[in-house]
Amino acid sequence: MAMVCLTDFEEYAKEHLSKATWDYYAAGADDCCTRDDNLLAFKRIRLRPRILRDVSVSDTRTTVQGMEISFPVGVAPTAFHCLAWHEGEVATARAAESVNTCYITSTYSTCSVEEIAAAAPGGYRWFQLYVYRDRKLSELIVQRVESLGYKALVLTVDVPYTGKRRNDIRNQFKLPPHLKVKNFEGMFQQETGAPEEYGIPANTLDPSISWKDVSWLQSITRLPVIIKGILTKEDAELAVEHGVQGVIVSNHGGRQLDGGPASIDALSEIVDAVQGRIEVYVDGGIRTGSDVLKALALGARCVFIGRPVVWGLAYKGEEGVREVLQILNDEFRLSMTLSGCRNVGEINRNLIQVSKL
Ligand code: HOC
Repeated sequence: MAMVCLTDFEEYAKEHLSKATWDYYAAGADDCCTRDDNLLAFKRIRLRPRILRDVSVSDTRTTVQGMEISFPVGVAPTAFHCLAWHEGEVATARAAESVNTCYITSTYSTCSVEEIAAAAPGGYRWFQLYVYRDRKLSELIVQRVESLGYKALVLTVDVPYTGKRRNDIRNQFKLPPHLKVKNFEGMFQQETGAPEEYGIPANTLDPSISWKDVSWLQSITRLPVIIKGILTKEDAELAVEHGVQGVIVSNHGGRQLDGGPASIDALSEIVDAVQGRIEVYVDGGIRTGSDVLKALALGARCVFIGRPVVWGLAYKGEEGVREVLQILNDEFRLSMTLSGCRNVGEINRNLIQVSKL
């Protein structure tokens, strides 16, 4: 079957993954309004293409945190890749390395950070971090990823508690016994019979985290800290004040607070608030090259994709993820040139119809 666009991978994954696994990745919180709006919001935005600009030569390269990537699409952190493909995150890491883009590995990976680093030694990786009640656990994983050459910490701040995902509750979804959250094997202290979420002890994440924990994290690492889960200008301003190096505008794929804004709708106010002092990235609802173009036109340095990567894995492992990324890059190049831009430096807000902002 020839895969033409990202939704082809979605259909394949829906057909081939177990229902519980499909439901887990597809899940949004509550009524899924925010999850669905992540996609719809992109479709409401209209472009203002320019013409007769000689787009015979084009270049999709950009930099994030000073590192060159071949196009402005990276891999967002999603959990448990071995559910979708037996090699799990190792396959994802190899695919991201082969197309020279950034992969944010999930804390809840089913391969360890060591296995992922060894599988794609030349890959550009950031690590997604949660703050645990037991700070020692967070500290240990920070030390491990630093020594393995991960290049940034992506502190995810929108999960003080896990959002209510109805099908996961109905399915009593949890990792099957042969799969483990490899980064923490044997490290979570739990009493027999203690409550679990997805097979992970339920009370490990610290809901009391606040801005002072951002400072704490900066005090124990020399890596850049990027905050994921920012949706307002007020919090973007605080992020800058706290000296972080970037923010990811994200609502966690609509899996946490339902009723919050689509990520792309929150982007402009955050870009305006930070005024170029730090890089701003966005994830949520990106399915086509023109979505990437719109996000860049609204000020994102780069976008990250989550669910489409899992669909690629379900389709053909490493090769499937590579295909997903390549299709998106091809579409992005086409949209960029059809709108009169030869490179990412020429993309700006003039491309967006103001009445649609
Ligand atoms: C025990 C807490 O990113 C998701 C994951 C977060 C899982 C938290 C699990 O499913 O959205």
